[in-house]
Amino acid sequence: MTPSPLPENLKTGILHLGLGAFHRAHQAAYTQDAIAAAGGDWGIEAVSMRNPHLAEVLNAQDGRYTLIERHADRPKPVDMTVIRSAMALPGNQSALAARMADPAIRIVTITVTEKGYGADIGSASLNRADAGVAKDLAGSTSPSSLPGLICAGLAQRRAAGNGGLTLMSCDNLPDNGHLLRAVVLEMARETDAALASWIEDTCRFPSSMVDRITPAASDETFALAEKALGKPDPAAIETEPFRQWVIEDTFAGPRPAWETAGALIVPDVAPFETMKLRLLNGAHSLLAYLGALAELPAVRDVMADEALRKAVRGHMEAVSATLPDLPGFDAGAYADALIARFANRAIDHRCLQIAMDGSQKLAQRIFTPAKDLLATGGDIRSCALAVAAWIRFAEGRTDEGGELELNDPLAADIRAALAAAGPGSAAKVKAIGALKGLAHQGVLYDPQFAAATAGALTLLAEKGVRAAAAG
Ligand code: CS2
Repeated sequence: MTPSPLPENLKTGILHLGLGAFHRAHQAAYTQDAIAAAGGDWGIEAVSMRNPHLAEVLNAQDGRYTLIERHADRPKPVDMTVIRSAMALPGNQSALAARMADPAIRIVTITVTEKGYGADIGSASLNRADAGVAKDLAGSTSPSSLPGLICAGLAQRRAAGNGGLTLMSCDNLPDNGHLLRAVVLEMARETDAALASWIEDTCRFPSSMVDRITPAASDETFALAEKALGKPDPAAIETEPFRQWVIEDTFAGPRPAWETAGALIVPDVAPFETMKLRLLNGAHSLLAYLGALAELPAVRDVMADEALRKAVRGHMEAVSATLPDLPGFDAGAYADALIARFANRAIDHRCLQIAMDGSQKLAQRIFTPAKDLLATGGDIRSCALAVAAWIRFAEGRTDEGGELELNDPLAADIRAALAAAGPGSAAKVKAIGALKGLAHQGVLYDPQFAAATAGALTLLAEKGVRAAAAG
């Protein structure tokens, strides 16, 4: 086990919202390494947004947990002590606001997944159909949406006369800082106009591109942790060795020296975000739906299937044509490195984990590059295949007839739309295109794209995943 180099009396300077596996494998690891290299009171207080159990488990071990890096040849456990305490949000909204008002807290980082922002992703504005957002806009004293929670905390901070905060989204969303700022300001303008001006003047919302493949912890994770630690660690997690973090250089105050841990601090994150969302996450969604339909449990299994691996590599090649210029960036080498990461036999990354919440993911991963490809006469076939595989996945049956669960905030609407559409592929594509809350940016109305998607859907239904992947 690599021991933690952090001092025992480290103080807290970061409040993190969303205590999932990804935070514990990514920002926590960068922050621990940055403190080790450059010092600073940047301990993390982490908030579990839904699950009180995880906060209890972490607090019982003073925030300590084992992070296991799954190198292809051997696991490397790391002792993590950067999280100093945890709290669970349910019932603790006012405690959270008080923590955000504490002058010792300088940065709030956020991983709440795509659907956690209370946002309409396509228009970067509040999703007023979201019950929590509607309640908070009506002036709820116990906020439940992310923008409502942040406004309540910032209002208390402002009233206490403390300075502005840096609030940083670390979710896989395009222009995630802009999106967060937009929904927070929209909420503030409607509930407290003076707060909105204060936020504009004093707070900063850097965008960031985050990357580290982190499967859900499994029995194997816990067994490896117990072996390294000599006792059980119910908060242990595992991750791949690779990590990347690109952060927009705009902060309201001080920050950890994350660059000493390998993060890139840059004026513009957008080209990095586009590259990662389209090549890594887009390919992930494509392979997750194909894999689920073929009853392949994990990403590594899809990579071991030649026809599917070729389709995934081909998709990366097709969408590479839509990437902005990034000096020194070699799309082919990046794609090859992604294939190698996906194929890592030590990582059991479940297709169903990635397949979740497709309605919130496909906009930035598939529809936006598809729109760019349509505009330039590029190759749209792999994007159409990804959409078709998602629709077939939503229909709930694998190629062998096994049941597939649809885990998506729009699940009921998707099912109703497909049921009303009847058996024809073109009608199904049209029905999905008409779904409220799916930011397909007109791509499903494009006759060429709609026809390609319907064709792929028919092929999937009649000939199965491998035939469809071969085109
Ligand atoms: C994945 C991501 O679950 C998903 O949708 O595509 O979590 C992916 O593993 C990470 O973004 C990798 O950095």
